[in-house]
Amino acid sequence: MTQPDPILHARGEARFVADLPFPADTLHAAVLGSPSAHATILQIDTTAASNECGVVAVLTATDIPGENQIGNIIQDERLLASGEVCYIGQPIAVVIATTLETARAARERIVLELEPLPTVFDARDAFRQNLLIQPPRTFVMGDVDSAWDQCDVVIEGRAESGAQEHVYLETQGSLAIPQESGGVKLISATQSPGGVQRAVARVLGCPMHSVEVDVLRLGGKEEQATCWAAMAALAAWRLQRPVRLILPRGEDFRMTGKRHPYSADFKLGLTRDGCILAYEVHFFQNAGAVADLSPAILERTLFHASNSYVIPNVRATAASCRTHLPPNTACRGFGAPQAMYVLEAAIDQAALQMGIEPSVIQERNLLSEGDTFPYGMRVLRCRAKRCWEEATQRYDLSAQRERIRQFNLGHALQKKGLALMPICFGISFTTTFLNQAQALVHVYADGSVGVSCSAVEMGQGVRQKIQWVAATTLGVATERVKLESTNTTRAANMSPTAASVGSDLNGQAVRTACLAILARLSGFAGRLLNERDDTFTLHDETLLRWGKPAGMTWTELVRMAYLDRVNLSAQAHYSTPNIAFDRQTGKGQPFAYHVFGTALVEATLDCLRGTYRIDTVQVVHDLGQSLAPLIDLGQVEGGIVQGLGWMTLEEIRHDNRGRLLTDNLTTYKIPDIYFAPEIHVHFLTDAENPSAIMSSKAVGEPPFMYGIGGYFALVQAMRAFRPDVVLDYDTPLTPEKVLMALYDAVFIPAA
Ligand code: LUZ
Repeated sequence: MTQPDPILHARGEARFVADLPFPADTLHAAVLGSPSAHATILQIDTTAASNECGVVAVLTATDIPGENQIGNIIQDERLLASGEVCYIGQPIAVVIATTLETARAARERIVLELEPLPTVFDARDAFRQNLLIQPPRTFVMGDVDSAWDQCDVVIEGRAESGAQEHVYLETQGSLAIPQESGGVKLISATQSPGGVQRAVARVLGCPMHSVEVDVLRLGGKEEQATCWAAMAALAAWRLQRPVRLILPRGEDFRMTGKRHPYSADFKLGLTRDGCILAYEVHFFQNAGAVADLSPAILERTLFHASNSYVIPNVRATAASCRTHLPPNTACRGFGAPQAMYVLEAAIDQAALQMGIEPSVIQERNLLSEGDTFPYGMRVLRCRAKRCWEEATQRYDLSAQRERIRQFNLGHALQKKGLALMPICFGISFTTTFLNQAQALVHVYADGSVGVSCSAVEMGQGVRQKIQWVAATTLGVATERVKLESTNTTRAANMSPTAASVGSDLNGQAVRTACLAILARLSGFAGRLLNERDDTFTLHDETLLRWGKPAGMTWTELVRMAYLDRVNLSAQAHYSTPNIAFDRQTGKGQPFAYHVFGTALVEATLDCLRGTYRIDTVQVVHDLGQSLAPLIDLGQVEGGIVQGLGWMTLEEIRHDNRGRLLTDNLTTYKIPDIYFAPEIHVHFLTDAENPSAIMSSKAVGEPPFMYGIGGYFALVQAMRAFRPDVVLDYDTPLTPEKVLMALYDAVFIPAA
């Protein structure tokens, strides 16, 4: 019986690439990364390393038989550096040896001659020097320029959000095994088996059919598994021996990109009663050295610039700035959290100036049915207000406010704050063509079912959801259904499992394939029992005729159908209908639907030390009709904690040469179980969603943004202690920053 992934994880039985047995003649790889953030490569001397006992090869860019190019959206990413290096950790050479220790030791003997070039690490500096990944993009609605005059209040400011390390369970890694026909099979920890297959074929100069990629499960990072898989494949291809490449955690921290840090300038105009009339924002995205997915992430930043609010005049501009850091990349939320944080900062500043609660402005401007987003799409089945109202009532906002007021009156050195955080997240890849998935379903002669699809399991429970979809559609017990690994020979041209749509897309494809098999089984039953096909259904492993048992179980039906030579396998493809977006005009219908919700976040601050606790997060979340309520609850809770970590503890620091200082979990503080607040989640009831599989809604990313409320709850607590505290909207709001802000000058708190 297939065990659900969460059970395997809890027992420590889930296998990752590094846990897999490998063939006896397997070689081990260590990657030499650039020690310099920007330099011309004058020479790479591998002689001494190659002569080390046990070293089989040292591969550099000149050993690549195909193209030295793995760029995804823009073709600007070499697999191995040649000519110049653009960030510390950029792969330059791969040492292949009989043991990992030998490969790592020999790596130190490679001699590099580098000539330093100027560096830039800050997005705004890069922007000033015109170092851009692509020309800036702008989304416009209405006319901001003429709207300012109609505003009673106009505020301007700046907001910064920091990078975030993914800290996936599994580090990057791959096992490459040469195949007898000249191809290569890769076990890869990738979210994008199709992306790995495409890039490896390109690097090796072979057709895609010669590269098989298999993924059982993985840690995470949308497209950044590709280069490690390609290096292992290159070595296996050249040496005709299996090659294993697993990054140690420290190297993984140093060599791979993070969530993008953003800097932004905002301007917000409102009427005196808090109605937002105009919003102008400039985002500076720190892309790192190459494009990776930055242009797509930048686009999602623009899509979510106005979050859950209706704003008639918007001008949002975003620049993806090229710096000498590892390529920053997809991370839960994909550019949307950075956008939503900026608007909340603007609302906070406006509320402060107007002497009102930010929640007054938030509530006043929530989206309603039929409102239009700046990208031209109208909101359908809008649940922004419903979630807000249910949250404030269910969790009794006014009582909580009064309790906090009393607490603050009674405590001189401890203060509490409370913030509300509404979210609205668009569901679909914003790159329309990616919204497709495939399934291959086999019903075996004994009645067991094997399902392959293009979804990759990364702890989000997609296998369990799809297992349930297949079992429910076929009318059999879930234990009968096994989810196979994700493999490029069973699903071609896979999109990454990303954008929260893994279950949406793959669930639909699997359901379609199951329905095709069911139709054949009904046809067979009809022939057998002299009835029309549509007389039959399957439920609880039983064949039903007009809803009544027809005297045949699922296993009997399948066995007889097999003997009658009925095709018991089906392949299906699903593509999201009715979505389109025109990048020239910046208008369209990019999303199948939106997910809404509201969180109340409460925090307590120790005003003497700057330390704090996020006490509670209380949420009303719109999930449609959940495919798996427990998994979805886990996703919401996990997203909240991750979002709080991004806003509070997690601080990525580099030195002035671009070296990552926070390259392990003692210097990079992530939320743990002691940090995790008490979380209450209520899923909206009567919240059907005809736009997704079995009326469900995607769950992966939207809850992350509730974490933004943690920052503003702390802001409220800081103001309760020191009303004139100066905030620079610079996250993460670490305890050190809180302390510095509270005591920037000689300040003696009232006793
Ligand atoms: N990946 C992508 C994503 O390629 N396009 C998206 O819109 C997206 N959104 C969220 C996460 N990954």
